[in-house]
Amino acid sequence: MINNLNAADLPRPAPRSSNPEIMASEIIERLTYRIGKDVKVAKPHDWLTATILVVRDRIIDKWMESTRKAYANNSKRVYYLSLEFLIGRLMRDAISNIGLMHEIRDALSSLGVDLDVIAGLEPDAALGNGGLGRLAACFMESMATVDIPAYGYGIRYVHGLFRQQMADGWQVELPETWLAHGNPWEFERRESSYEVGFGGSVETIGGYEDPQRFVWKPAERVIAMAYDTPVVGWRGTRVNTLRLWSAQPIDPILLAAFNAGDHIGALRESNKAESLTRVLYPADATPAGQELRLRQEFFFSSASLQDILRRHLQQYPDFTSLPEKVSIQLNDTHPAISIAEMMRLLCDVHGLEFEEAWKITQGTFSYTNHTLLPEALESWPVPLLERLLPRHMQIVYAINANTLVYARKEKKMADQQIRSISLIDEGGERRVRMGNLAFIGSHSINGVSALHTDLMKETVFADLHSLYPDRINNKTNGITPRRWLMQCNPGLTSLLREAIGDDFLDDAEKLTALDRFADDAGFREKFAEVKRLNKVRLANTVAQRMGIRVDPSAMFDIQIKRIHEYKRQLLNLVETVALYDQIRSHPELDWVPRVKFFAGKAAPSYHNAKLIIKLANDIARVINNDPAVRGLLKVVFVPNYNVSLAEIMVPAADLSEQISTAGMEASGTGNMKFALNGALTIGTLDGANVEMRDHVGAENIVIFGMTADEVAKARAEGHNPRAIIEGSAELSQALSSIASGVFSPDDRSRFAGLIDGIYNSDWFMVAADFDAYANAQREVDAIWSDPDSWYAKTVRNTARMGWFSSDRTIRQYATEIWRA
Ligand code: GFP
Repeated sequence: MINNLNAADLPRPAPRSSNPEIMASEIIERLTYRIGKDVKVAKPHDWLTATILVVRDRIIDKWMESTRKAYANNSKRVYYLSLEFLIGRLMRDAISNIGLMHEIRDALSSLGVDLDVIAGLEPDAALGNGGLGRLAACFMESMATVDIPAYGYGIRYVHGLFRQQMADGWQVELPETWLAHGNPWEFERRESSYEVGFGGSVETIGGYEDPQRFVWKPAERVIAMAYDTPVVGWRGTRVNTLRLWSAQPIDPILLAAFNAGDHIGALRESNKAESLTRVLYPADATPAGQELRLRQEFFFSSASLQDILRRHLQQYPDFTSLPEKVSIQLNDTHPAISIAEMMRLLCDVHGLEFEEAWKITQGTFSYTNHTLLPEALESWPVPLLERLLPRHMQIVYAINANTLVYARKEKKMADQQIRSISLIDEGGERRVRMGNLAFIGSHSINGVSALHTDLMKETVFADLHSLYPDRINNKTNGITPRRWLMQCNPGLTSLLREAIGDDFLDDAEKLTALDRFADDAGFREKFAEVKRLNKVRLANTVAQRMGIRVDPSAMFDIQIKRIHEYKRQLLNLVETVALYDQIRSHPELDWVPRVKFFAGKAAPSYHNAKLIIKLANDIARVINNDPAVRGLLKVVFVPNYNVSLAEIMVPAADLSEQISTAGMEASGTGNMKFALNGALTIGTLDGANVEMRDHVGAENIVIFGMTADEVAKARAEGHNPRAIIEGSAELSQALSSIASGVFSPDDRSRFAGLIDGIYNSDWFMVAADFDAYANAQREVDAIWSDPDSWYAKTVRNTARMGWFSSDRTIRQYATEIWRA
């Protein structure tokens, strides 16, 4: 049996060649034998698939080597559990990381195929909503780069985040179909299948004399089947696995029902199972569909844990070594039910005692919090959890009892603190707090920027923090410089290599060598030229997709991210209107030509966010068609924001808008992408902006507005937005023109409610921060008017942003949390 051979003696395929001629013939081979097409009739998509298959082969060798190495060295494995992985396209990333960009390009061009054209056909894998999912994707690439044996676990949604279309300026959501042409990157693993149950009841066995045991008898069961995608690190150092679960029915068809003529009913169970992993559930959603979301969370948590425990037992005799050999990172609370599921698996299935299982669970899990917004902190109604996961509800009660006894007896906590640390929210409808479950069941809880981590300690987790003062720590987010510099900005990458050599390719912090070039006029000119070409590329994209012409010599001012009131696209729009008014009333002044770009999706049920998109489009229509503006101001809302669009927009930005209400953006990662690519940031002291200011220097970033403390104080003491608005002529004029329908003549009251919100409560401090923001924008204009100063600052941004590489973040997780 081959299985009995030592790993070193196993027969291996011959190493793959990197010779373009050989690769060209391999591409033809794949086209013919795998896709079944003749060169003559092959469509561009066929060329794409054939090319991916050739690239994939080169990754597989490394993949197997990495897996073997992890077994042979008994390495600790890291498991990153995330309901979202916003990976985008994979081909360019993979080719560049294995260092075959020129070779593949040549191989294809010898066949008359343009790499860039077929790369543009690859669908975006949009299995995420925004920053949280994109962070997971950057982390996967960095874990492979810094050589950590890691698996990402998530859901293989058939439909990722919806496609956004504009109908008369309104967002319309259409299904996204990334799997329409198949997915050559993934491997279906039928043998890696697990049963996941829902509902039913719990049987108690034993008691009195025998130790009590619990057996969950689920009423429904589905199969979780694995699909594996290899993730290759920079220079092919290591290849890790992204394992995504797909739900399958136990009985594909109820044959008896079918034969009896019930053709639809015979498929009901099957449809129900498959619907579990059909759609990515958008965040910020309504209570409708809550249950489906909880089912998705449990489904992927349970399958992942069963897989992790199975793999561990394959290598080790029991679970005592689990915390030493396994780290499970919970990406937000979405997989938090894993804590209870781990306890169930260890106690009910593997027969461990509760105390021992609890020690193992806590030693193995760690949790990352990504938001302090109360509405985003998940909690589930107790009756729902009791019905869907009866055994887990019992376990939650047991964990809660132990924790509360400890808090009251040992730590002498008072009633109010006990109420806040409890796993059950007793105010109103009883709910299970998933953040508290994740906290109590983990040995490490981290925030994603220094400010956010401090606020975690002071606000949502204040009492849990005083109970367990060693658990909360900070890991400031990062971005992978491969995708967010080298691939999205090849022009800048070659300029940097020319100036400072190649060291920065392997260690982004080596970019500091660029610092001295900020004062070199010749270099600044080249830097500006790279920016100009990237702006031309964006201008062409916008012309093609939207038929709008923009002038690449104008300042490109860009705000791209999910549309949310706290991210304050509205503040930007109000300032746009104020600027428009100014340009019209003072045509004699020397206005800096600007194009304000927006892009982003609104959660389908988020009314105000959708209204903000409509407002952006209404404002754009009026301003762009007003001859009095003389092209000095343009507004463009680019539809269907996704990773690939970001890859075009980020390198083209002069100005990056990071203007969230202070204390509300946990970190931000878009802010890092822009600055790395040579944009100036206008931003509040929020999230990672604070640390960016420390790194790039206060003189190289434009900071404005209230601090997190000031926002908290204003909210607590009440502030008077009406008085603020009346005190600012620009602001009141802008608000009243929006509210009175200047931009919406077809429905004059369309935005009245939105603007009323600013007058009446101004929760997001749009009025409170307006003047500071408008002044900061004029400061930006002044810098722009002196190109030497502008490019000196932007060069310094690129030079000093290396610390924000996700390689640094992952190294910190590895040494301080995972000890891997
Ligand atoms: C969330 C937070 C961001 C943070 C990311 C990643 O994402 O501040 O940078 O998670 O930690 F809000 P989004 O809101 O951007 O989706």
